[in-house]
Amino acid sequence: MAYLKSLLAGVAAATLVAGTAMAQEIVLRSADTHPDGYPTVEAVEYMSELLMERSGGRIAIEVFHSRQLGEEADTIEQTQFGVIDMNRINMAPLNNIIPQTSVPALPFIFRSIEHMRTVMDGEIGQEILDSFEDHDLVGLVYYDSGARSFYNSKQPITSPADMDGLKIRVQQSDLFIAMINALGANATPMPFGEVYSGLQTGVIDGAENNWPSYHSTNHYQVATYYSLSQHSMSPEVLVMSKQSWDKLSAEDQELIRQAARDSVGRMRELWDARSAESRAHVEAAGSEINEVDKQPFIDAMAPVYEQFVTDESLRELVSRIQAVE
Ligand code: BDP
Repeated sequence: MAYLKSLLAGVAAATLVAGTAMAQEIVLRSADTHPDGYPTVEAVEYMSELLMERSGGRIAIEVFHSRQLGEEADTIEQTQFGVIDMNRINMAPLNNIIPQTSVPALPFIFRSIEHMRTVMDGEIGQEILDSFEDHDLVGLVYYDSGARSFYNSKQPITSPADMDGLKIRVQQSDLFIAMINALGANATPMPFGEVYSGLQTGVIDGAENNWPSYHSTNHYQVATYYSLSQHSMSPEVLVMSKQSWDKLSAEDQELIRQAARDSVGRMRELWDARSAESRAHVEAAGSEINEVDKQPFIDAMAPVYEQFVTDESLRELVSRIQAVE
């Protein structure tokens, strides 16, 4: 009898599993370098909830956070090959692949977070997303990334002269390398996951990022000077593999696009709250924060515009962005 009971229980469990597997026809594997609970991770998990609801449980997203699928640059390649279905990345590691993505990452191109949101939410943002398709990616939506500022273990940075000779980690983007070298520092491209030990061992003196990343990575513990240069607002972007995308019906593609759009508001709420929390946390922990006069940084970094805005269509993008009120 006990045997029969456990046999029946076994059958019931198996049905349940089969039932779930059958109901969820599509489980999209999505990568993120950030840890569980980070606003980008939460936003994609929220998007999955929306998709489950709206597809009657057929479509879900499984978020592999904390770099489980690799460092960002490697996951981008895997997404292009269709090994990873979805990816939440920063625009910077796309700069060398898709020229249009360099434009919103240019130094001081946005006057404020509001300016950045208006541009990226509008037709310019959409045009840039559309340019991804030629590179085996489908651009879904942007997520905020605040503004990136310098932090280092040596001294407060108040003018470009303070950066002279500092080894500053950057993302794997030629634009970022040029931006940092233009200030007289030595740009060191390095995967995100190696920055903490790089700072600890002195392989690098500093890096640049927004409040939530400076906090969540514990970089603030080993690089205590945070200088509010706010030199780039390179946004985050959610992409799909074109290969995975093309396997979906037009209806399911639309469900995914809509759920992605509907996750942006949630992301922004989480982002604004997290940015304030992170700033308060690092300040309480002893980070030394200083304002900078931006003009000397704007002037020193200006030559990268000529270097990276190399054709008429990119020049037009720049002036259209600048003209947005
Ligand atoms: C963070 C971005 C993340 C990048 C990281 C970096 O959210 O996608 O990988 O910066 O600097 O702000 O590599």
